[in-house]
Amino acid sequence: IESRHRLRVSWMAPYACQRRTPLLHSNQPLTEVLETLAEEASFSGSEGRSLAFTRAASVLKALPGRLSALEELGPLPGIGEHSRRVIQDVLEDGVSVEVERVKLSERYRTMKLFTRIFGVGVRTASRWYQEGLRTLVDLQERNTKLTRQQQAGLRHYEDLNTPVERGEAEFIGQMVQEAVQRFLPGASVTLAGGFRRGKPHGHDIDLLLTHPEAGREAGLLSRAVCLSPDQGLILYQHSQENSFTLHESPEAPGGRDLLDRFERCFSIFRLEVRGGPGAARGWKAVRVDLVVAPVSQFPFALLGWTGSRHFERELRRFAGHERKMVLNSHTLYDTRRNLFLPAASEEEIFQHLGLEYVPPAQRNA
Ligand code: DGT
Ligand code: MG
Repeated sequence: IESRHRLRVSWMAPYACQRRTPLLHSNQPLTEVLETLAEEASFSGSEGRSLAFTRAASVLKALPGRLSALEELGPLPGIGEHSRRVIQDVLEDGVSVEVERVKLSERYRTMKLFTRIFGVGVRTASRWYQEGLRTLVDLQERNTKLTRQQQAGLRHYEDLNTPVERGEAEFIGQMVQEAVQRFLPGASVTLAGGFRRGKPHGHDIDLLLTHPEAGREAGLLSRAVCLSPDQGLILYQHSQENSFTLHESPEAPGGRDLLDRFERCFSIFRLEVRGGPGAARGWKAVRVDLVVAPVSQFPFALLGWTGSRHFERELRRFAGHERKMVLNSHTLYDTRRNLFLPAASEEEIFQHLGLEYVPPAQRNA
């Protein structure tokens, strides 16, 4: 009788972008420990090891049911020996001693604390840790040199580490839409990131702006939002101009992920709230990323900004290794035919890649 409920998974497509990965899945306790190890590896600068754990977690997220024994899995792609050992520990004992040790370690806890500051990456956090800093108070008391972004991150630490609710994201999307419309009728604002994949909350709000007439979108952010006189609404902002041109040769496949070069504004908004954290004050700080894409690049930007991060990484890896194409948030380039492949929708990009279309809700790899 028991065997009826057992999983038997002998095959799975090797790239996460070839799979459907829903937001909710049956192996949360296992993926959580693997992701803790992935995070800890990235804190130590071991990107390869981190990726291996992330891949293993991603495979488990795509399983059709709950795993109850390691034997239920065939030799699936992407689950290495170390991950198997950890999975086995959790299945047998409910915990992994290794992961528990990581979670309690001073280094992991401190790195987690510091990397949660807006504007602080692994390198900075690691340097602070080596200098003996351990708490947010340490940063202030020892007059640690902080960028303007990090100062804002520290000032709003609690708020920015409180999840943003979907309703809040939609509200801010609406607000930006109205502001943008006033300056450029016809412009549109699209909620991307985790919310587009169906997440009920997130760490920030990713908004994509465009206009159906090419060129009209240029400079939109500086005019409409970031330099708006309504400064009370924006607690922090840092803008970047568009620096993308089609004339440069696209990056070689397998190269480092190209940070995109759209006109962009990293900001912190002041959001009025009635309940929850910040209720006493009447407002809370929320991270908002605004990105402006010309309409011809919009499908690529949307695909690139919907995530998940691992799904994106796998799409690019698939494009490079399997198709000799270079995909980024601006374009898709075929290196065998030496041409850019235009697309009017995400569906067309999947078609160019010879991939079955994966809707946003199934990109939670
Ligand atoms: P969260 O943590 O709830 O906000 O979850 P996500 O999935 O919204 O994660 P987020 O906001 O870090 O990133 C959303 C997607 O946007 C992710 O797939 C990667 C992409 N993305 C974020 N920052 C950049 C960037 O600087 N350049 C490019 N090309 N993509 C980015
Ligand atoms: Mg996000």
